[in-house]
Amino acid sequence: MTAADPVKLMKQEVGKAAAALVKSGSIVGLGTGSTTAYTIQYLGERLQSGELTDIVGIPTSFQSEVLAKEYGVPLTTLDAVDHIDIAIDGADEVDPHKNLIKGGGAAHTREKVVDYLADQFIVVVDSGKLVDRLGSVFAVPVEVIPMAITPVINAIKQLGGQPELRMGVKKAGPVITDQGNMVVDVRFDSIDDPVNLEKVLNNIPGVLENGIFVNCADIVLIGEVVDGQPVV
Ligand code: ABF
Repeated sequence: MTAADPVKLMKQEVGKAAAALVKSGSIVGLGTGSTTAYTIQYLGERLQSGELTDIVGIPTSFQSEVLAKEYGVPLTTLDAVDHIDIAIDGADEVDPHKNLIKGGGAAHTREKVVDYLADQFIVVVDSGKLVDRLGSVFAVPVEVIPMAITPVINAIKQLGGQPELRMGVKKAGPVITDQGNMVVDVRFDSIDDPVNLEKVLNNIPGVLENGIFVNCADIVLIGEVVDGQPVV
């Protein structure tokens, strides 16, 4: 019998801790990624037990929609609600100001809509996602409409970025988002002003959305493994 993977256990604990914050009757933004997957699972279990009632979820990707259906979390759309009480989502990097890089799962466009709309946005990460400065480890994902991929790449190079078209698992072709677009991952030597860079990237014609999330996260739940045990 293999010992339980401590990182998996930690993701489960962080996901569970976020799910525990959801109150009955809430409209919940359901994030994307492996940590938020546990949140969706635990929301389903809380509903199943009757401890949680009357919630509806707004998925941020096809993945979160499938998981919600699998675990019995009822879904709705932004056309049917006038607010989102709480959004729970993962991240690829978190800086000391709770600014984020998201989009490792190419879902940042719908995530940004939901996470920014939410009255309370909770981020669930492992301690390895914490950075002093955004861009230290993760490139900035940028969703681009296919017909504009070349001029956008050129414009990003003019900004001093190093763009790379995100290819699929077998590198047979580009990753295609839920919106039918492509993703360019951009490395910057240093991101000193993420608020400004977020605006500059989104102003490039052909860019749909970038993965810099600023001034939106309310709570960051951080999981780590201490002496082989998950701690949140
Ligand atoms: C998603 O969560 C993405 O924006 C981000 O890349 C990912 C991180 O997922 P994980 O929890 O699997 O590390 O929201």
